[in-house]
Amino acid sequence: MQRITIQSEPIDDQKPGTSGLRKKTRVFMGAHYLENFIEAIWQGIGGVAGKTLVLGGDGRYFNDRAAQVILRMAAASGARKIIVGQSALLSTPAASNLIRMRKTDGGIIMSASHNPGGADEDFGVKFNTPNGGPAPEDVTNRIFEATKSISSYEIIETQDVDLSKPGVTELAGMEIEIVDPVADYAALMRELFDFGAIRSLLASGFSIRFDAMHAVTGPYAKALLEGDLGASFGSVVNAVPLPDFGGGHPDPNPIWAKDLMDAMFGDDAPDFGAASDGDGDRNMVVGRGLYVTPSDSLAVLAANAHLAPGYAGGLKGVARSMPTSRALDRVAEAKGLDCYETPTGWKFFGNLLDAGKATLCGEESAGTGSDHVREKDGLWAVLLWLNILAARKQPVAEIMNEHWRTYGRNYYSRHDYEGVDANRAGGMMTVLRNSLAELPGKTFSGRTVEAADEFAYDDPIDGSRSEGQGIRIGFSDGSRAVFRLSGTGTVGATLRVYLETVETDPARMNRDAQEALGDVIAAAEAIAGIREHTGRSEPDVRT
Ligand code: VG1
Ligand code: CO
Repeated sequence: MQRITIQSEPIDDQKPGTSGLRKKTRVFMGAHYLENFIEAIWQGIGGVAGKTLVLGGDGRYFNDRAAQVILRMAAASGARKIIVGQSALLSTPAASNLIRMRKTDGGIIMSASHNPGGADEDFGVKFNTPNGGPAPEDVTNRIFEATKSISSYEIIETQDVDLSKPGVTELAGMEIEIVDPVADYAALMRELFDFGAIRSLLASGFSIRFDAMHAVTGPYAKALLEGDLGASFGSVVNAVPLPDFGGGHPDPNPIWAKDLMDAMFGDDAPDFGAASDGDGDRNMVVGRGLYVTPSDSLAVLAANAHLAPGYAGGLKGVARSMPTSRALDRVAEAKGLDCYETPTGWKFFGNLLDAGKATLCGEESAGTGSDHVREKDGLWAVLLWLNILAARKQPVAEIMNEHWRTYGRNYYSRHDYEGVDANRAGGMMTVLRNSLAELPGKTFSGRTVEAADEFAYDDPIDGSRSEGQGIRIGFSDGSRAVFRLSGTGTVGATLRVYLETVETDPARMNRDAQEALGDVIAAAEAIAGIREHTGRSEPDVRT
């Protein structure tokens, strides 16, 4: 066993995006690519010497190899200890929990989340800070700056560490503790929710289907839903994590979780359906014959969270990302709660959660979570839903209809244009940005623009400012269109167009969302010229 210094040079495309660095797996496997980024993390956090970190990933292709490299680099640079999930697996929320519970100096999560996995698909690496949350922009900026001046890195030359069983071992003087990835997370869930009530609900014949999409949540869902809560065997489907997620996109939405949608809309549909993504931080909720949009789900959870023991004392406040629908704001207003609007990405919720300003947070992209960890948490959202269903003893559809009658309904949809030429997408955003000043007062498809701006966020806790966070067009009737470019893709640009309109007429609560949004969709096209700029006549995905 030998500590060696490897000469390297800067690689110029290692800028972390919305959620860490994501690239094609083969790029990550290329010479020095992973190593340089890990070295940059060490530099960005002021060195890893003497520190304790958590390490785990979603099990995708290259997860096991990358874990060995990171362990050898951490040992070579003098880390004190690494707490690693068995077989290098940890869901993102479980990693966040471990970082917090063990009071570590942070952690490294190996995942490209909802992006597909495999040798020809995507891989990713993300650093989380000691509060358990994704590194905020000042840290990711420091990491990026470090990538620009790497000249060498240290690594131990040795055999692989056996991560197949829990236990303690060591590598060149660094302690390695291999933990069961599920145990601590499951214990936290038992504290937050009324497992007795959920168990009774399931025992009464209430049927569920949880689609783990061959990703990391499988073992967690099996243990909690079928184990603790007694859901019938087979309620959790696609439960074994596979390096290529069975060839699918582990992205829980009606397109990629079509099997679940078919089951929930078919004969003999279960009472409740849910899915999670590659790294277990997203959730999708479906009732029998009814898809619950993530924005609506967030609002329903905010309105009902007090029914779960962990939130019985009420919420300190709520927060949503800017493009997320304002269904949450309606609940907050009715309940007298502060409601914060942050840029896209979970890292922006961290300060609010740490400061006790918000208890519940969410994003339209199927992310919901609370102050129990500092990441969004797919299975947590599913358990909170089940707890609410157990307490209210009503079907999902009835809960949704009551919710809309009480608070109004924000019809919502996101249109994604994927793999667009990056110059064309950027060009569209530039033209749109330059037209913002002239838009107010103009009418498009019957909707009059009231306000048009580019979102910037001033963090109320640390005062940091984040600019260029999406263009928002507000119409006088409360409708809205938001445009932004994705920061998680690995090929070309993905344009996201977020569309929302408010309905308060009780007779119009059960319309098709695309139809209800027809005018807003047309107005968005007229304002931005999506077709002309991108050459696309239809979005690739509507969620
Ligand atoms: C997307 C979502 C964003 C989410 C991010 C990470 O980012 O829109 O809401 O926080 O993915 O989620 P973007 O920049 O592509 O729009 V995950 O489950 O990948 O950690
Ligand atoms: Co994810």
